[in-house]
Amino acid sequence: MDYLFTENQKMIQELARQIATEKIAPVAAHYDETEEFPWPIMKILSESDLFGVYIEEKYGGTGGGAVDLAIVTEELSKACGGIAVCYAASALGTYPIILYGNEEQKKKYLPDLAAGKKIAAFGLTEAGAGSDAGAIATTAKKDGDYYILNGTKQWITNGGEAQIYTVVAITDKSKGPRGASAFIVEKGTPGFTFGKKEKKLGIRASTTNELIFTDCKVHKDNLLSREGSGFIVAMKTFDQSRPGVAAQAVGIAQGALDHAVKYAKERVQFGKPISSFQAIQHMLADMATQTEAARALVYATARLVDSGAAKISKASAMSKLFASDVAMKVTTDAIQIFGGYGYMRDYPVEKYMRDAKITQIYEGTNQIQRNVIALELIKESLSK
Ligand code: COS
Repeated sequence: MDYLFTENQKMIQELARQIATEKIAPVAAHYDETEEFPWPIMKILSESDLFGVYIEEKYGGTGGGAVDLAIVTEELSKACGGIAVCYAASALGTYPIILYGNEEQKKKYLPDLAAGKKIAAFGLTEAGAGSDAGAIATTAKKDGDYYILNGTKQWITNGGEAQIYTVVAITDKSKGPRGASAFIVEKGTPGFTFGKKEKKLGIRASTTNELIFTDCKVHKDNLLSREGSGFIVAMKTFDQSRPGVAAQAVGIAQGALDHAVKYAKERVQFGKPISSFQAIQHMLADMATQTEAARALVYATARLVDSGAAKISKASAMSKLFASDVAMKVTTDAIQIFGGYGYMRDYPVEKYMRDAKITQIYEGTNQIQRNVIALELIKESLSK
């Protein structure tokens, strides 16, 4: 399929593909095994100017948008979903600054993020606030020119490794979701420490960590937008970032499919390569069709985001829902094609399945995506 990428987008795609094939694929199993943060790969992505593909040129980026970010994320995910999310989660942490930062905040933070000199993370989730994002308990109490943050964020991708964090905390409990506010918090701020590094099923190259705030003083200049807008900052951020998770899912699915096709041609049973059996051919055909349909939805959604359309929540949720379910199905079928070998860690496909699972969960479970889609459908029908 031709997604009518611009010349620049094709160049970005080629560059990301080359890095994925030459630099990431050979070390994907190593990072999965050791769970080390892939700083050497982050350095390569930074030197290749890929961190700034969705950031405006005046802040040091290359001026693209959600399509460019999806292209890079998809290509990296074909080789390793875990390494790809280290890259993509930096965008998740950066979006609140792009969407809601004032000029000073943008000038201060975006150039280093665009250059990949620093990476970002997004701190919303807490032990008691996963799907119910409005239930966060971390507080930010105004004290003169500062806000004093107290509380613990859980399961933060890039936690501990990132230098810049966008964090949502409650400034006025009585107002419910309207009482949350978003802040930029730098690593090294007194009172800001990291807790437990999680051991995970998949995306093991990425770090998932607790953020602990203990009387952490954050200057009021680091408040994003205004007090009370934190929930909206989070929701609008997800509207932008969910096609990125979907792109990760498409890359994971494609990576598993490519391995499955190669293996099916090599594996001989009953005197023939198993690719000559219709049972295998039909599985491969379904995997390829589902992956392409997911890709079409991802790039259509990313284009909608880049068009500046006001209403993107539904498309964004649909792309994540569909692509992540496809990734889970395609990676599971890839293991089936590999048979017993697919279940072994010596072969690459079981990792794709482990990496795929999280795409149905993070940045909103697929049950939450269905809620978002249904609510938008009902709202649309009311306005007709
Ligand atoms: N854009 C703009 N505004 C939005 C919005 C969006 N995408 N989504 C919600 N809002 C607004 C609502 O319009 C509402 O505004 P009012 O107070 O003016 O009515 C407000 O935000 C609260 O919305 P709502 O009542 O729908 O909030 P709920 O607490 O019911 O939660 C869901 C809504 C479940 C959709 C939200 O909590 C959510 O997205 N949860 C998943 C969180 C998530 O993705 N976590 C994973 C983190 S991994 S980084």
